Amino acid sequence: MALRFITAEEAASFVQHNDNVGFGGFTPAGCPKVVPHAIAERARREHEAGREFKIGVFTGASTGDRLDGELARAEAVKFRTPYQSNKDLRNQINAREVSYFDIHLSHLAQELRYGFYGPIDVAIVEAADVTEDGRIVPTTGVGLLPTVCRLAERIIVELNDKHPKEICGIHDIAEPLDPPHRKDMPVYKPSDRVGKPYVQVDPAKIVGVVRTSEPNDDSGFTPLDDVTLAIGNNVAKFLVQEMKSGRIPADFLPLQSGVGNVANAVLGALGDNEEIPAFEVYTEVIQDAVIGLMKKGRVKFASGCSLSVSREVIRDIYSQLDFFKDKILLRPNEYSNNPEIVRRLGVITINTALEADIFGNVNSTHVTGTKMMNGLGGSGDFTRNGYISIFTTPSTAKGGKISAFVPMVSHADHNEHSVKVIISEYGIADLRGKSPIERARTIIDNCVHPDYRPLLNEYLDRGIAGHTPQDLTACFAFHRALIEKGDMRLTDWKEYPQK
Ligand code: 0RQ
Repeated sequence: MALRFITAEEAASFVQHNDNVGFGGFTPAGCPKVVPHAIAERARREHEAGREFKIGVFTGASTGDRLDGELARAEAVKFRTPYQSNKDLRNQINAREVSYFDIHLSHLAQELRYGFYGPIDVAIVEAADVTEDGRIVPTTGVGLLPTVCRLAERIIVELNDKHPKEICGIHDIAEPLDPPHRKDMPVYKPSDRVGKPYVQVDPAKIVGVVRTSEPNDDSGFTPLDDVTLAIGNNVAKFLVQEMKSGRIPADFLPLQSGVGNVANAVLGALGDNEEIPAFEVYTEVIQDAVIGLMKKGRVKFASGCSLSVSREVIRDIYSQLDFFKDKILLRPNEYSNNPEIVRRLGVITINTALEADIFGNVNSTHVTGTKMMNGLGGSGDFTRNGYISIFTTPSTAKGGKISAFVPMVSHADHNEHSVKVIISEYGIADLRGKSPIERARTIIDNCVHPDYRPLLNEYLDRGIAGHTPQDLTACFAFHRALIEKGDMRLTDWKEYPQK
C-alpha cells in the first residue's frame, strides 16, 4: 500500500475532540513536532467557533514545548499522563484545568493494553524511516511508540529528515505478552537485544505521513557549579568505597542516572574518577555526559529509552554513527525501566529528590506538598528495584530559604524502605541497616546544611517515644515557616510546645 503524504494540517483533521492520542518519543527526543502544533491551531479555531476541542495526551515521558507547551497554550489538553516538565502545562495542572495522572513510566504501556485508560484513538509518532509495509524506524526517543501504534485506530507519522535513515539498528523494539501469558524479559546484560530494529504496524492504519525537518528542542545544561560538582564527587566517592569493600563487584554494575543538571554532573564525576572502571549504563535518558564518556572509553555501552542530548551532541553522534551504533541501544520504556530487568542486572540507581525527610522518605514531585513539579518519571521504577538506590539533592533550595531535609516530607514518592543512600554536597548518608533514629542522625550529620542542623537535632530531641520519633503536632513546622515567614530557617520550636 502506497504511503500517503499529507500536510500537518490534514493530519490534525484526523484528531477529534475527546480523542485519546498516544505520542511517540521520550523527553523532547523523538517527539512529534509539527502535527501537535497543527492540532493546537485546530483547537484554537474550534474554540473560536464556540466548539469544544480537548484531547487526552499519552506520552513516554516529558516532551518538547512544541507538544506539551503548544497544546497547553491552546487549552487543548483534557487529560495528561505520565511525566511532564513544561511550564505552561504545569501551571494548568496546578490550576486543575488539566486532569493529570502521574504513574511509574514502566507501567503505562501495559496498563494501556489492559484497557485501564480507555482506547487509544490516534498514535502520532516521529520516524527516521517508514515503509509501505508498515515498518517504522523511530528517531532519538522511543517511549510508548510500539504500544500506541498497535492500539491506535489511526497512525500519523512525522517523517523527520533531521535523522538519518542509517539510525536504523540503534533501536530494540519489543512488547511483552500480558499476564497470564507473560514470559521473562530476556535482557541479561545492557546490550542484549530482544526485539526488532523497527516497529511493525498494520500499514492500513497509517492515515498519513507528514514530512518534517525539525530538530529536537535543545536540552542544554547549565554549567556545573560548586554544589553539583560536590554532589557528583560524593557519589563517585561512595561508589569507590563500595567497590573497594567488595559490596559492588570489581568490574562494576550498570548505572541509571535521572534527568537534569545534577544527574548530568554525577555521571560526569563518575566518568572522570579513574578508580571506577569503565562501566555500562542501563537507564531511561541518555544525556550529554554519557556520550562524552563513551568517546573517552569510560562508558562501554548505554541502553536507554532516549538520546536526550544537546543539538551539538546529536550532530556529533550522527557524524560518527559507525562508532556509536554498537554502543547505544534505545528501547521502549517498558523495557528500559522494567523492574524485572533492573533487579536482574543489579542497576545502581541515582535520582534527584526535591526534598527528603530525616527518616529517609523522599518527595520527588510536589513542591510544599501541593504543587506538581514534573512527576515521578522513572525514579520509582529504578529506586524500588535497584541494587543500591541513591538519591542526590542540594542541601538547600532558593538561596537557603528551603531545606531539602525536613522532619517529614510534604508528599511521599519513595519511602524509607526503598531509599538506601542520600547524598548532598556535604556528604553521604548510608541508610542501609539503620533504625529510624540512626538514619535521622546520619542524614543530619552528613547531608543537612549547617544552618538547619541545630533545628533538626532539636526536633529529634523533643522526646517523642516510639520506633520513629515523628512529632505529628510539629512535623510540618519547616513548611509552615516557609509559607508564613518565607524562610524555613525561621522555624521556631517554641511555637510547638511539647506535650
Ligand atoms: O528551581 O530552577 O526555579 O530554582 O526545583 O531543582 O536542583 O535544579 O534539580 O533539575 O535535577 O530537578 C526533583 C525536579 C530536580 C527532578 C527534580 C527547585 C529548585 C529549582 C529544580 P529553580 P534542581 P533538577 C528519570 C528520573 C522526578 C523524576 C525523576 C525530577 C528546581 O529531578 O523531576 O527522578 N525528578 N526522574 O530551586 C521547592 C524544594 C526544592 C525546590 C528544589 N524542596 N522546594 N523548590 N527546588 N528543591 C527521568 C525521567 O523520568 C524522564
